[in-house]
Amino acid sequence: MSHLSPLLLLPLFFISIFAQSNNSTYPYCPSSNCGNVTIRYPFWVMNSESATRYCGYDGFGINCLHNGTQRIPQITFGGDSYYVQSINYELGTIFLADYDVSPVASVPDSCPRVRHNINLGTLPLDFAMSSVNLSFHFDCDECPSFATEIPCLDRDAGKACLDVVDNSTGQEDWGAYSCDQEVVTTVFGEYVNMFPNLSTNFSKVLEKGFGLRWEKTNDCDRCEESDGRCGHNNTIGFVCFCSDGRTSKGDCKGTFVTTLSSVFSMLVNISSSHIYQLMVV
Ligand SMILES: *[C@@H]1O[C@H](CO)[C@@H](O)[C@H](O)[C@H]1NC(C)=O
Ligand SMILES: *[C@@H]1O[C@H](CO)[C@@H](O)[C@H](O)[C@H]1NC(C)=O
Ligand SMILES: *[C@@H]1O[C@H](CO)[C@@H](O)[C@H](O)[C@H]1NC(C)=O
Ligand SMILES: *[C@@H]1O[C@H](CO)[C@@H](O)[C@H](O)[C@H]1NC(C)=O
Ligand SMILES: *[C@@H]1O[C@H](CO)[C@@H](O)[C@H](O)[C@H]1NC(C)=O
Ligand SMILES: *[C@@H]1O[C@H](CO)[C@@H](O)[C@H](O)[C@H]1NC(C)=O
Ligand SMILES: *[C@@H]1O[C@H](CO)[C@@H](O)[C@H](O)[C@H]1NC(C)=O
Ligand SMILES: *[C@@H]1O[C@H](CO)[C@@H](O)[C@H](O)[C@H]1NC(C)=O
Ligand SMILES: *[C@@H]1O[C@H](CO)[C@@H](O)[C@H](O)[C@H]1NC(C)=O
Ligand SMILES: CC(=O)N[C@H]1CO[C@H](CO)[C@@H](O)[C@@H]1O
Repeated sequence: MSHLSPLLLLPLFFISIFAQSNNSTYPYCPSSNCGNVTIRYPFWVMNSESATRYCGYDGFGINCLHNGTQRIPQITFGGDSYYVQSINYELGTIFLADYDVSPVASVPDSCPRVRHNINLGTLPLDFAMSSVNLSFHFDCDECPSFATEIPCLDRDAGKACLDVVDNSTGQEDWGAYSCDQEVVTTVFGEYVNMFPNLSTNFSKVLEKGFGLRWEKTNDCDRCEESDGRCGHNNTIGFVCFCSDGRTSKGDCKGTFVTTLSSVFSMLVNISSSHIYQLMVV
C-alpha cells in the first residue's frame, strides 16, 4: 500500500499551487510610487516614450515627471495630458485633473480657460458615476437664460457662457447665440452643488478633476483568468506575465500543466521505485 500514499497527497499539491498564486511576485509587474500615487497593475510606469516592454493595459502608461523635488504622475490620451490625482484600485477608478486647470502643475488660477474636450478614444475607460459635463461656449453674442455667464473669460469678441449638462438636460439650442467655440469637460456632480455660484467659483469645481472607471479588456481575459497580468512586448506583441515569473504568449495555464505533469512524473517515479523496492523485498 505504501506506493499509493503519494497519490493521496495529490489534492495537497493542487491546494498549494492555488494558495501560492496570491502571494506571487510578478517580477515584470512592479508596483512603484510617483508623488502620492502608487502605480501598479493595470497601470504601469513609462520609463520612456517608447517603452518596448510593459506589464499593464495598453494606453495605461503613467509618466512620472520630475519638477524640482516634486513628482507629478501624468497620463496622456486623446492627445492631451492629465495629472493623476489618485488611483483607487478597489473601486477601479482613476482620478484625474486637466493640466490647464490643475494648481499642481501651474500657478493657481481662479479663471482657467479649458482648452480641449476629454477624448477617451478606444481606451477601456468610462466616466465615473457622478460625472457631470460642463459645456463652455466662447465668444457668444450673449448668454442664453439656461446658461451662466463667466465674466472673467469674456473677450472683446464676446461673452463666455457655461452650461451644466447632465442626463436631465434636454437638447439645448445654441444656434441663436453665434458662439465661436465649444469645449466640454467633465467634473464631479457633488462639487457643482457644493460651489453653486459657478460664475465665480467654476475653477474650484474644475480643479477637483474627474474620475474614470476602468474595465477589464477582452483581449486579456484568458491571461487574467489564469492569474496572469496582461502586457506587451514590442517584439512579440501581447504577452501574459505569470505569477511564477514566466512570460507566456497566451495565458498562464501552461505553468499549471507543466507543474502537474512533473508532479505526475515524480509520482510515477516514486511509485515505480516503491514497486521496485517491494519487488526486491
Ligand atoms: C487573493 O487576493 C484577492 C484580492 O487581491 C482576494 O479576493 C482573494 O480572496 C485572495 N485569495 C486567497 C486564496 O487568499
Ligand atoms: C502573503 O503576503 C502577505 C503580505 O505581503 C503576508 O502577510 C503573508 O504571510 C503571505 N502569505 C504567504 C503564504 O506567504
Ligand atoms: C501629496 O499629498 C500631500 C498631502 O495630502 C499634498 O499636500 C501634496 O500636494 C500632494 N502632492 C501631490 C504631488 O499631489
Ligand atoms: C514646475 O514647478 C513650478 C513651480 O511649482 C511651476 O511653475 C512649473 O510650471 C512646473 N513645471 C512643470 C513642467 O510642471
Ligand atoms: C459627457 O461628455 C462625454 C464626452 O466628452 C460623454 O461621453 C458623456 O456621456 C457625457 N456625460 C454626460 C452626463 O452628459
Ligand atoms: C446617463 O444616461 C446614460 C444612458 O441614457 C447612462 O448610460 C449613463 O450612466 C447616465 N449617466 C448618469 C451620470 O446618470
Ligand atoms: C454669484 O456671482 C455673481 C457675480 O459675481 C453675483 O452677481 C451674484 O450675486 C452671486 N450669487 C450668489 C448667490 O452668490
Ligand atoms: C521581449 O522583448 C525583448 C526585447 O525588446 C526581448 O529581449 C525578449 O526576448 C522579448 N520576449 C519576452 C518574452 O520578454
Ligand atoms: C523520472 O524518472 C525519469 C527516468 O528515470 C527521469 O528522466 C525524470 O527526470 C524523473 N522525473 C522526476 C520528476 O524526477
Ligand atoms: C472659493 C470661491 O471662489 N468662492 C466664491 C464663490 O462665489 C461667491 C459669490 O460670488 C464668492 O463670494 C466666493 O468667494
